[in-house]
Amino acid sequence: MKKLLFASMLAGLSVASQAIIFEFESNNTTGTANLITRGASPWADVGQLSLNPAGDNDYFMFTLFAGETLTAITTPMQTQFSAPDTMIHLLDPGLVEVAFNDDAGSGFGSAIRYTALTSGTYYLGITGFGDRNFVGNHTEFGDYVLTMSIVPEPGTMIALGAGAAALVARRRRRA
Ligand SMILES: [Ca+2]
Ligand SMILES: [Ca+2]
Repeated sequence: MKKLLFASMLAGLSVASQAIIFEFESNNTTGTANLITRGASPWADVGQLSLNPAGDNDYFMFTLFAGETLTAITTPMQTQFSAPDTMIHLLDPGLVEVAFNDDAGSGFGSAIRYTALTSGTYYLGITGFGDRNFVGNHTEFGDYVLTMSIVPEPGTMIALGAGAAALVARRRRRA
């Protein structure tokens, strides 16, 4: 019985750990970026990806609405939190770089946060240290985890909360 419970817990864990952020090579340019299908904000997702072979770089595309804030973080997994040494940037719908980071904190992971000024398709690029043009001119190699979150404007959150509270109150009055 205990064994069965443990097995079903493991099965549940494996389902829960299935990430939605996948990559399909080649995704090395904005033109071949992998599409990330996001949900309504607040939204978050994670995936284990890789710079493979050495010199690989990865692009992902997704929609941001004006006022939403994107946070994206890489965690190097090849050598614990140090390799691959990543860099990350964000391009707006006009392919203008609006955020860039090499190292976040004391590790070799990278992190950006950006509030969208306009709605449209944005491009997130990940590459290895030294490749400032994000074209694969580096020698970094290995797995990394990409974590992304999108949150609405704080005012919108409050409005949503107030709307939900009003809905609950209305339902209570009807009951
Ligand atoms: Ca890759
Ligand atoms: Ca790639």
